[in-house]
Amino acid sequence: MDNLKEEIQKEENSDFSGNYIEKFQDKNAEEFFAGSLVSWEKQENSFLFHGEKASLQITVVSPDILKFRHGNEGYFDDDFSYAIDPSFSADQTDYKFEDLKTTFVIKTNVLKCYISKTNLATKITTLEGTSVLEDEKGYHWQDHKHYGGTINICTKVLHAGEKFYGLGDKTGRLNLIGTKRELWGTDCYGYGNETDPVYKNIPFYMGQHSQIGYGIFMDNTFRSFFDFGKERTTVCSFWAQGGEMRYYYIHGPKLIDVARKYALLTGRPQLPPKWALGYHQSKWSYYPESVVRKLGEEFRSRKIPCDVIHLDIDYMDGFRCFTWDNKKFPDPAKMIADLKEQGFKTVVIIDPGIKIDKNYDVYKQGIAGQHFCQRMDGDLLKASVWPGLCHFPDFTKAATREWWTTLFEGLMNDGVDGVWNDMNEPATFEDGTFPNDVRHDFDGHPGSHRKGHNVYGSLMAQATCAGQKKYMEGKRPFTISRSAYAGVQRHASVWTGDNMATWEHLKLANIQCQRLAASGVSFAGSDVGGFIGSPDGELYTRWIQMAVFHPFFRTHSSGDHGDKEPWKFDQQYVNIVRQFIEMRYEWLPYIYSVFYVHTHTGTPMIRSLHLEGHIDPETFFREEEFFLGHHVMICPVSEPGKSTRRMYLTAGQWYNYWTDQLIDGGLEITVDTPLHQIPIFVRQGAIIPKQPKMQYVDEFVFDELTLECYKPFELTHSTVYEDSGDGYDYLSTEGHVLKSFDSDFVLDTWIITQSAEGSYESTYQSYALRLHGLHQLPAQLLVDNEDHLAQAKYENGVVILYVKKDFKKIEIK
Ligand code: NBV
Repeated sequence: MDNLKEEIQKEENSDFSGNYIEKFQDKNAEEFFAGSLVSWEKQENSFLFHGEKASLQITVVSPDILKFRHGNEGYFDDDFSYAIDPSFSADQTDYKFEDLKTTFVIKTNVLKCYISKTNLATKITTLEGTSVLEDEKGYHWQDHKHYGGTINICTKVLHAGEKFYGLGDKTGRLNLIGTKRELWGTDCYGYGNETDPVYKNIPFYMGQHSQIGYGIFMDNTFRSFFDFGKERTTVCSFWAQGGEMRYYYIHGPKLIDVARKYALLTGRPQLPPKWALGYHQSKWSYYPESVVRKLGEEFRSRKIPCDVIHLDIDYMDGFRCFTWDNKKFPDPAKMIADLKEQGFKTVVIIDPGIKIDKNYDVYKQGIAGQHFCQRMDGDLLKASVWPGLCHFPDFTKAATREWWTTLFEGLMNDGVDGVWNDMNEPATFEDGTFPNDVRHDFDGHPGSHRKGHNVYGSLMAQATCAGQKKYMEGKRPFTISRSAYAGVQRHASVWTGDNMATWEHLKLANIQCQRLAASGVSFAGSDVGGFIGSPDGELYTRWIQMAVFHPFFRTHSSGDHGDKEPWKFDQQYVNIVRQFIEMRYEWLPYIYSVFYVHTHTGTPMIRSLHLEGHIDPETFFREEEFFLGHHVMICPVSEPGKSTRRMYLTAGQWYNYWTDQLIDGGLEITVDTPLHQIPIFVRQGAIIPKQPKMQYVDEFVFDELTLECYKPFELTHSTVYEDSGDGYDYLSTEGHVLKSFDSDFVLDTWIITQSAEGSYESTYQSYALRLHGLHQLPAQLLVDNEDHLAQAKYENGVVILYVKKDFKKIEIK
């Protein structure tokens, strides 16, 4: 493990502030193993196996999730986690335990786990005996001579043809095979395809071989590494430079189920306010007030829809968080209220650095409340960021998070609607991040920055979200975070940081958003058009076209590289950009429904082809095509000057959204991609809800919801979720409605049935059904057994019919 040795040396050769120094070289660190079984015991749903040098605890969390903890010298850490959703409840079922001659076996109704008595090595198989995950060297460790503690390592057998996915916002190929990745949140301005580590730390990956998918979530916040056959092609390994080796095995067998179960384990978001799914416009920075007002007016006068305006760091007084620069923004509350009148929400940025300034109230409170991070000897950490020298809250301390929530009172009273957390890797100007010796409370499990670093950003976002909620009078908070640890999705959406205005970055943004979605974080987006640099009209247009189908949709740019408002491009681009942003609004009922399904089941909102395609080898290396929900497949155009593109359609039959042509999937196709179109395919049988285009969410109440109904071949299920779009009434039966549509083709008749759960009254009166796949008016059209043929019309290849919103059954012959 030469790479590992290098890492360990690098770490051991650093001084306490993390700086690399040469003098502590130890090239031949000894490796320790558990040894053979000495004794074992059962504790509720756990089994504890004591080896000669280490113990292994295996807990049956659910039939498809096993938790492994390794305790060196028999010692376990406190079983404390920031990642696991406190409300996670597993479905327990019976399992069997057998004590055989050389092994133990834990058998649930989906898997078997073997534990060797010789060396406590483990192997997980299906019930039929296919080996899914087995130890190579297995668990072992090295003493961390410099810092104390141990470096804990797991090595697993890498199976022939195995593919790997996940790991949050990593760049590079979607399939991680042959790469080694590091988790140590880093401010990586202008990162590229090869950059690693990047901003987020999500120690969760999925593997698939032998048509079986599984996941590993290593719940450890120390600097960690994952090697997918880079060092040795037959070994997959993961290790952390401290803390306990604790990981969860999650069984699929479908990859999409692994992703879903991981999201259940680490939590799902609550529904965001619906406006957060609209289009966002940002720049570093829009100021003064007149510029912000003008921006709003431009959107409205040019009839380009937009819901949210973001204010970057220059709205603050000398970059002091929770203040306004009163010269630039003399009356923020009035400005925000006026923007609201025009249908705009305001999101402001908040960084972690608090300026050292005796006249600054937040600083004074932080000092008085002992909220700032301390160095090893008790001095407060000082580091420079935008305001100059700063102290930094210790977000790993409950009292500090609570204090942080109180700071939002002013901004929320001013009418701010959402908060954007930046620089929370944490990033500093001098050393890039905090020195390693900085102390963190870690909620009563104190440690150094080595332990707190990777979770700092998530905890800041958690406190920020709670702060908004406190002062929002029952409205839904909206938080964005740049850094993250596993589980961040419970508190925040994310974006992919400081990318660049290049075609390569358009592709990268797509890969990162797909990867994040598979790693529990569906609500993700990129800086459309690239943060750094100036896209030309074509690149900007193609990026917008893709981002319409990414859950978080925001144009952002570093102001010094020119402006990126949609109208800054030539008119031909402006028109197409407008059409596509309008499309986002037309598609909102579908996108909101997909979001609801995600919050309810954990299933990722966007899905790479391997998640949906599962065992089709063609999907294993595809990385541009993706699904939004189960019914829609998108493929961005990621190269200039392309009026056609090749793409893969997964199995099944698909309607080309633009032409209504029905196409067989399971093959690669060429699709026309004139500048005003990207490939969009709708699954045969799907029903896609759409609303009229609007300038902002809920601009007006509309009379009909359009249901785009695509003729089925077999029973196809679609859902439409509705609620008031904000607040928490949706948690009650009266506050939401989940409409289910079954569309089927039986004995020459297309039958659509509707049922509903929840009693929220839709604001519209009827549906405009648009029936695709019929080539003329049908012979018969019954709505709840009554003939409606006379009311139907056939236009441009689509049969259109208006029906009452509570119909039960439609029959088309
Ligand atoms: O606050 C300024 C920027 C922000 O616009 C960007 O989105 C962040 O990723 N911020 C980084 C700090 C400065 C970056 C050079």
